[in-house]
Amino acid sequence: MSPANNLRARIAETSLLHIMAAHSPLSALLAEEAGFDGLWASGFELSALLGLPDMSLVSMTQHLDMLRAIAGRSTLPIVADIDTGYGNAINVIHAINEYERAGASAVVIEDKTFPKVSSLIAGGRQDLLRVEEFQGKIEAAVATRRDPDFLVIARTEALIAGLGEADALHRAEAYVEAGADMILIHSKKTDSSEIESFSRAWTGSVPLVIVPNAYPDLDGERVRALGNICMMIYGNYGIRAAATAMQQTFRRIRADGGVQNAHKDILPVEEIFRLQKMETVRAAEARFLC
Ligand code: SPV
Ligand code: MG
Repeated sequence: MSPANNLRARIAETSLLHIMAAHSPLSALLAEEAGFDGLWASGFELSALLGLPDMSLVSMTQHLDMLRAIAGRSTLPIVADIDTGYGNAINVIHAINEYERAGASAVVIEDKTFPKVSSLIAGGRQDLLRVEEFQGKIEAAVATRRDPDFLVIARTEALIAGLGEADALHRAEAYVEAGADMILIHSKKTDSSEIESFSRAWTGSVPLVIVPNAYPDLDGERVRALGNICMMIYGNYGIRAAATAMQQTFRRIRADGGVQNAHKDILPVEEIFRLQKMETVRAAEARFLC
């Protein structure tokens, strides 16, 4: 089964996929063990991991290297966040070739100008491409994929840019016309009214994808009731959870002047050995080291 078949098969099995952001193979393993249906190779998470803001500073090579490392350690399908596609339609052609070869099952391309700025930042510069130009990028992605199951998901930032629902619907329809398999509709409103309203107004022929980072109250049950959303992406929870744990633990060790308390609240090293699959190394040692 190809990576793209893997994602398509999961979509066929269940009406709503829960996709967790992964910024490393370890976070991908933990997401898989927790029962998620797939992974989000998040630009925000990898940028934060590298200590950088999410504004087209992380290179395609850096993102691909991490995606390959994740794909090598997890059986879950990977939805790659390729931001604006690293440039124009020609850059998108190159990106699709590379991401498909690296083991992604899908890409999400957003209609902002390059370089982009994080959607969630207050007062961010959110300039969108002309509709025709972004249609060209979607057409280029669709024409380039080798596996017809490889999903090209078009993300509109119209609501993020404050252009309103009519513009968001118009763009989404135009992107479906260009060949998009799904539409990711993003919002930074802290309640889910914009997303629910868009979902109710959407009459397009493809399903929707959402990233409920800014509006966490919209849970799976309510999303399922909307009827046309097939993926929920948890876009920055992994890196925030990791940063929370490290911040608390590091501060405690400094405050206590040692690790005498901190060690009780973090995973024992045996659990890390398990995640590293040390038992397979032990077996190989017994078999091959003479
Ligand atoms: C990401 O996780 O990189 C996303 C989602 O694109 S968000 O940061 O909410 O825009
Ligand atoms: Mg992103």
